[in-house]
Amino acid sequence: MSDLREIINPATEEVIAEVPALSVKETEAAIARSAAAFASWRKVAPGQRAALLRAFAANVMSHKEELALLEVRNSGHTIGNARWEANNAADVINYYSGSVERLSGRQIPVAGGIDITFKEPVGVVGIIVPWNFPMPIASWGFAPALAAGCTVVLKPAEITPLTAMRIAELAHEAGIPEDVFSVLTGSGRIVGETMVADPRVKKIVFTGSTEVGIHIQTVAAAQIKPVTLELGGKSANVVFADADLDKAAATAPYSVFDNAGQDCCARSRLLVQESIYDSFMERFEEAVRSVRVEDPLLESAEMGPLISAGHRKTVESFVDESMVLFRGSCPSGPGYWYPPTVLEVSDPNHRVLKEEIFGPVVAVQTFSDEDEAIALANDSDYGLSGSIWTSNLGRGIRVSRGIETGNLSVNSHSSVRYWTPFGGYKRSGLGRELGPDATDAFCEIKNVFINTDI
Ligand code: TAP
Repeated sequence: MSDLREIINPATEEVIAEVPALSVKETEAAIARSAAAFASWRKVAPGQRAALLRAFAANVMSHKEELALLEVRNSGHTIGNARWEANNAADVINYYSGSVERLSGRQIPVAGGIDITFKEPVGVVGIIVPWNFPMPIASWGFAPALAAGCTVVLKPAEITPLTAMRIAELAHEAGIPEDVFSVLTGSGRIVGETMVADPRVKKIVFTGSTEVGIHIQTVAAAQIKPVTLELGGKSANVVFADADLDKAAATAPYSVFDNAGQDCCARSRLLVQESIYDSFMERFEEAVRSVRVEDPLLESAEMGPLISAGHRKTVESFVDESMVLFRGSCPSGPGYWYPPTVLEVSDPNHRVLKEEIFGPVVAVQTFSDEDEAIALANDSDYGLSGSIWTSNLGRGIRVSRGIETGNLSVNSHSSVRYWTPFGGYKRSGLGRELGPDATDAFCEIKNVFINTDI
């Protein structure tokens, strides 16, 4: 019998469930079942595998409201965001159901025969996800992996497992066998470590902190096990004087305070051109003060609590009150609330500008021209996301090309579109998820030469 772990609602601090914390032995047994299931799953005809994934997507979509409410209670996400997250997971599964029948190799002209490449599924894939966006991030890994013919063991964060567990049930109801897609609940130290170290797991997709990502890559390297790493960020929101300031200021809060700033793509550095600093900041302050931080079940809620008391302490540790320019408001408790907070930082090497805070805190800096904007945006170990606000399309493209980051938006604060590749430069990661080629990360390429001169 597994140990149980209590699951807490971060908006109320109430215990809402108890979930098994698997042991090493239980994890290894699940991996063994997944490896056995691979033998038959890889042989399922493409049309049938595609149909199973379509049925799975439809089942997630028809349970969207239930999943969204579960996420609000487990993660404190606003109900509006949680609906988007459930929807995104369903869309992603549906999108990759379309890849199954398009997954093909090549025929390459060679001397003396013909040469064919096959894309073959790697086997059991271990997917390890964090607590900040449990549904979307899991689906970005498991949907293309299942489509490629791999089986999946998914480890949600220990504190936010509820939607992953429900999504697995929905997969099984849709006809995907239990050992083809299983959720292993428990800690990273036990379940995650076991998955990475087990040679029957042929590929790891990890989303989480850069520190744990480095550790996972090191352990996997001993087995030449491929890894996809989606890690931290410290992205910039760059506002030029020629931007539509009303739009840039109105959306700037959502580019960093969305999901209470617990977003790897959060634009936690706001770079404003000197000549418009006062006029922009006046608009920005009004927008920040109007962010509705409240019970995440309310339809009007725009920001919920932080995930835990421990995480709130970490966020607080970054904020020196003398740096605070202005703040929004938040409930006093119960719940792990923290207000949207805007800082002005004079020391360019202050940790607030260097480290990922993962909370609703943004630091403002100014720049004089395009070159300085690019240099400041690049003054980071990370390179995941970012925005550029300008009415000059040429500048938008020039600055996009100059910033070392995997995903940029011009005149938008969006980061993830499942039709396009997503991932980081520098310490933000390795490899790409999403987009039309994501299934390739779950395939080996086999090349076969056939001698026609025999
Ligand atoms: P981590 O502490 O790194 O945890 C991420 C996952 O790894 C959790 O499931 C965790 O399990 C597990 N884990 C921890 N130690 C492990 C180990 N030694 N071996 C295997 N697995 C292990 O990150 P977090 O605090 O949950 O999430 C926040 C971080 O994720 C931030 O840095 C954020 O930027 C990053 N993130 C990146 C992205 C993308 S797409 N780039 C998206 C979202 C978040 P337990 O928590 O159960 O122990």
